[in-house]
Amino acid sequence: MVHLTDAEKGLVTGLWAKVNADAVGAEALGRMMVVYPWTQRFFGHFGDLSSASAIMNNAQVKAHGKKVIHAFADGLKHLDNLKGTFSSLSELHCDKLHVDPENFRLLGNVIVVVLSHDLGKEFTPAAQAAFQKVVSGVATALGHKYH
Ligand code: HEG
Repeated sequence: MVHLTDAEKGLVTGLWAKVNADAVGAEALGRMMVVYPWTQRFFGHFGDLSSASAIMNNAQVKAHGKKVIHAFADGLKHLDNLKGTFSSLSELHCDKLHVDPENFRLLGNVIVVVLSHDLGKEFTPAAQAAFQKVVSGVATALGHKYH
């Protein structure tokens, strides 16, 4: 359970509106696979993942990054009910995809890195702290239905 103050919620929504969400999703998913190469095992059917540039230019990685970030962005609209919002995705990742929930934390941290890179000075320490709460809450919610 994460709690964001109204000021933190304002920071998160205000900054999110300034980024290109699709690009953030593609960049974050690709970077996760580069920096934490063991996460590539879930995406063996995505084609060429043989180098950092192959991963970052892989069309299926980009497309999947968009899909993931759209679900993430939906969570931003439901910050007070992340568990409910991600309940069925949690079941899917557990029962069908068998994704170790620790990976949600890795991706969340990479999303923060990409936002920091894109937003530069606007990504103040307060904004970073607020986003860190969000990605942590999303990771907890996605892990909630694991058994
Ligand atoms: Mg997951 C599918 C969301 C992290 C591995 N992921 C999906 C789908 C969504 C989603 C919306 C499509 C579901 C469907 O087809 O109905 N994923 C999602 C979010 C986050 C996340 C919101 C975290 C912010 N996923 C994640 C991580 C991994 C992973 C960290 C593995 C390291 N996801 C994964 C795989 C699939 C999905 C393997 C199926 C991909 C495919 O074959 O199309």
